[in-house]
Amino acid sequence: MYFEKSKGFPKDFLWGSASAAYQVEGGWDADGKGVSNWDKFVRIPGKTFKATTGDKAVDHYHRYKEDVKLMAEMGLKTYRFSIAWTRIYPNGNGEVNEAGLQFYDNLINELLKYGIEPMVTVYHWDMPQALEDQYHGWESRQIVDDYVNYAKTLFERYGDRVKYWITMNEQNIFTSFGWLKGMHPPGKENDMKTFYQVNHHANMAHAKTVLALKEMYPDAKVGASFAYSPCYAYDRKPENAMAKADYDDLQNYWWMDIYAYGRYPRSAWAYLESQGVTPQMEDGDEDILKKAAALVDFMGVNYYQTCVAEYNDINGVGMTNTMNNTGEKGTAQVQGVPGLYKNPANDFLPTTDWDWTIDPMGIRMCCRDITSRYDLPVVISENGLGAFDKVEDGQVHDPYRIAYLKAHIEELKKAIDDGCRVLAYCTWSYTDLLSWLNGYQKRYGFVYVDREEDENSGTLNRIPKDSYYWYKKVIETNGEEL
Ligand code: BGP
Repeated sequence: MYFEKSKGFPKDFLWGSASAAYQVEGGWDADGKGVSNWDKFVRIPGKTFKATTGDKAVDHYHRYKEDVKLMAEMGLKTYRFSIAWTRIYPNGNGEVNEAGLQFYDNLINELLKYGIEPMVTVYHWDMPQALEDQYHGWESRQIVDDYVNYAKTLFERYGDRVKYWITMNEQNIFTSFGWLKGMHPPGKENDMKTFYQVNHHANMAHAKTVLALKEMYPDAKVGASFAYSPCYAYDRKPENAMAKADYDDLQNYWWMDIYAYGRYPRSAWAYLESQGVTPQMEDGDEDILKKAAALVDFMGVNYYQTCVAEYNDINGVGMTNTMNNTGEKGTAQVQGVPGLYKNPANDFLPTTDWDWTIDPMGIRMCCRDITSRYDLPVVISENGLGAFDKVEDGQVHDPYRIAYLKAHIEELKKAIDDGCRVLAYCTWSYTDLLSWLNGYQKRYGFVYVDREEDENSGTLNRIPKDSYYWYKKVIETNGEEL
């Protein structure tokens, strides 16, 4: 579509930036915090780049005041962050840890002091290890009650000040990496049956959390954040168009339909039946999923890249570790599901050093698809560029990041002109932080943090990059000056 004059961003648009507890906080055993599955997983040799951990991360736990002050100087409207379940319930359930609750009280109050809207993610992958030990975490239905209990504790404590809640971050990623690719805890591979069961538990946890929140705070705004990669058919060959349809049903709508409609897509369900991997549901589950879906206020979208779907022979490539986690361009391999689709590179588009496709128009596609399929507002909860940054004379020049963000914001503006309701845009990330599998060398922040892979390296000092000053201007002009 073409519009001669852009409507521009709405007046109350939330220009934001994001982080996650494990990736920024550090203080991994401070003030009564329990051990998370990630605290344990990173200690298994070979699991993370150069054995990096979030033990210290970028020490946000002790430096949050300095970080928030920089946010305020930048004019940030919203800050999306997650809460570490293990700070609140060190054992996942049972006794609550007041010191943990206090930390997030302080952080929220500090944000509000400067007029920054807190956007809170209940769960960004760091599950209490105690629940893994008690009942294998997400594999057991028991987790649903513990999750809702934890979430309710947050709503009780912070609900008077926090309006925007994200129930869960990228369920599609933590479950596929945890049970299909062996790259996240609990490190299982190709376990389709458990993968779908785990997802059903996570869906129930999400749905019951939405219901609990709306009962306590009917005016709160809630949604889940989904890692959405819109997909192009490889070419006009019908079998590749069908591969795209399969990909969409199994990789995108499988989750988004639950959040927005409270049901699984029929053709994906039929495929699961053919493989004998449908999840076990209990009486009443469908009803709960539907009731929660009716109350969801937005679709959270973490957008990084689009992909391509091509028919994949029954003896074709599978899903296990094919990623580039070193930053050596060109080392990622094609992955897929035999008999359905594979995802070759798109040679029309450039890539990052970690082989992630750069496709600004994809962010508009996300908004368009969500608008026409679900008619829901969109919160862009993550979007950004992982790159090698260098300090030169005390400054960090990152024109590549500015170019990346500018191009994506331009496309987002077009999505709004197209009629999509977009409430917020959060870049990933605010400060540099730990990339789960890629160490500290893959940097995303507006604010550089002086540290490398080695736990004892660097001063942890903060240096605003060129992109920090650029985004300040974007916010000041409400996206008019890019
Ligand atoms: C998303 C996660 C974030 C963040 C980001 C960048 O999937 O929600 O936590 O890590 O991706 O990914 P990476 O660190 O792998 O480059």
